[in-house]
Amino acid sequence: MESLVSELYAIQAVKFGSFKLKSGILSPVYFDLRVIVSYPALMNQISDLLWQTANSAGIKYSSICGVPYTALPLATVICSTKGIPMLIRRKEAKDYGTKRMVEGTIIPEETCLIIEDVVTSGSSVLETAQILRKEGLKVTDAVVLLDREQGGRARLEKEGIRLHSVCSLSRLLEILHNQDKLDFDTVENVKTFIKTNACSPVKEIVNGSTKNLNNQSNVKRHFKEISYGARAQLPDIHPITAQLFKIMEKKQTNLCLAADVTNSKELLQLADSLGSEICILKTHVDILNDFNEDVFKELKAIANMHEFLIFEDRKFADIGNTVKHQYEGGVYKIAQWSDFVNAHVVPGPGVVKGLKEVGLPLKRGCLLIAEMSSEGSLATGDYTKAAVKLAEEHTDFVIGFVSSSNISGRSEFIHMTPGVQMQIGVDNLGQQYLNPEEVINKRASDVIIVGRGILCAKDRVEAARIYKKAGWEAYLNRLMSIKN
Ligand code: 5BU
Repeated sequence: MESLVSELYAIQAVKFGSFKLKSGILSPVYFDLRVIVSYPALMNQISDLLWQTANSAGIKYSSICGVPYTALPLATVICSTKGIPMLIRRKEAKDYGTKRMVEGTIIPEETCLIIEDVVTSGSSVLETAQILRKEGLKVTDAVVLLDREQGGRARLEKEGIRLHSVCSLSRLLEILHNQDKLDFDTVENVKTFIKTNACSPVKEIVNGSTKNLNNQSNVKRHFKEISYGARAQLPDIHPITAQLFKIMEKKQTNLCLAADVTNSKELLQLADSLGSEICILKTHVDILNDFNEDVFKELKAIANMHEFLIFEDRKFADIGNTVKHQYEGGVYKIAQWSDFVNAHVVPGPGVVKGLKEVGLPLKRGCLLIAEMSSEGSLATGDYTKAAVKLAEEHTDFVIGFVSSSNISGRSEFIHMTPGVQMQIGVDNLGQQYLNPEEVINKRASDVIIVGRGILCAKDRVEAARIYKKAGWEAYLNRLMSIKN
C-alpha cells in the first residue's frame, strides 16, 4: 500500500494545495486518477488490488462494470487477466441503432460488480448501479481504489450496495505524512475539509448555522401535496404563479438559472442556449457592464420563445416610497421586463405596499426573502414566520418565498431555493449548497436556483440538463412518497 500511495503522489494523481472544484468550492486535496493509463505497471498493480479486495470480501459476481471513464480501463485489465466477462456502461444512449445503455451480454438476475477509482458522495456508482439494475442485473457491491470518506459509503449502503475500498483518504494522508511528503498542518487541513464537506449526514441550515439531520428533513408535510400542474388550477392562485406552474409541468423543469454574467451578449446567448431547460431565468441587472434597454427587449423575446419567466433578483429593502421608484424607474426600469422580483421583509409591510403600487397594474408578482442561503444569515425563526404572515396578507401580489424549504405549507405559494449544487458544501464566501434531491424532495421546495453549478461547467448546456433532470426526478420522488 505504501508504495502505491507514494507512486500515486509521484505521478500527481493526488495533489495538495487549493483546487477549485466543479462546485466552486475550494478543496485542499485533488485526485485525478485519469493519468494512471500512462503507467501500465501501476495500472496492473491497481487492478490487482481491486480484484484482491473483492476476493477477500467474498463477493460473488458474474461480471464487472467500471464506472466511466477512469475505472473503465481498470475493469478491462481485471476482466482480461482474470477471465471475467465485462460490461460497459455508456454515458449516453446511442441515438441510432439499439439505444443501449449497457454493452456486453446481459444475463438478467446475475450479479455485476462495480469498479470505481474514487468515491466521494457515491453518486457515480449509484448512477451506474441504477442503469445496470434497469437491465435486470443485480448490484450488491462496489470496489473502489480510494474512499474520500465524504459519506459515499453510507449513501450506497442505503441503496443496497456495500462499498469496499483499497485505501481510504485518512490512510493515504497517514502514509504520506509518515513518508514526510505531507506536513502536519496539511494533513489536519484536509481532515477538516473532509469533515465539513461530508455528504451524509446531511447538513441542514438552521438559525444560520448548520446542524446534522442524519438525512431526515424536518419539513412538516402538512401542506396539500399536489402536482405543479394541479396547483396551477387552484382557485386562489396568482396569475404569475399559475403561469409558472404550467410552464414547469409542460417543460418538466423546476430549474431556475441564476444568470450571473456581466456581459449582455453572454446573457442573451445563455438565455437562448439554456432556455429550453429552465422555467425561470434570474438576473442581477446591476452586474451587467453594458446594460441598455434593448437587451431586455431581446431577453423578453427569448423568454417568450422558450417559455420561461424572468426574475430580477433585486432584493428591494427600503421604505415603500423609495422601492416604488427603484422598481419603476431609474436606469433599469425593472417593472417593464421582470415578471417577478423579490424583497426583504426587514422594512415591514411598507416595502410590499410600495412595490405593489407599481407591480399590480402590470400584473407582476413578488417573492419575499424568508431565508437566505448564506452562512450566518439572520433571516431565521420569527423573522421567517413574519415573512410568511406578510405574504398571507398580500396574496394579490406576493407569489411565494425565497427559502431553503417549504416554509408556508400553502400550495398557492411557490418556494424557490438558491444555494444548489450537486455536491453539498460551502464556498469560500459562505454560500451554502444543498443538492436538488434534498431541496425538492426532502425539503419540499419547488424551484432550484442554480448559478455556478451550471456557469462554471465546461459544457453549460449539458450541466443545465443534468440539473433539470435531477430537480425533476426529486419532484417525482416527492410525489411518489406522498402517494405511498
Ligand atoms: P450560485 O452561483 O448557485 O451560488 O448563485 C446563487 C444565486 O442566487 C446568486 O445569484 C445569488 O445572488 C442568489 N441568491 C443566493 O445565493 N442566496 C439567497 O439567499 C438569495 C439569492 Br435571496
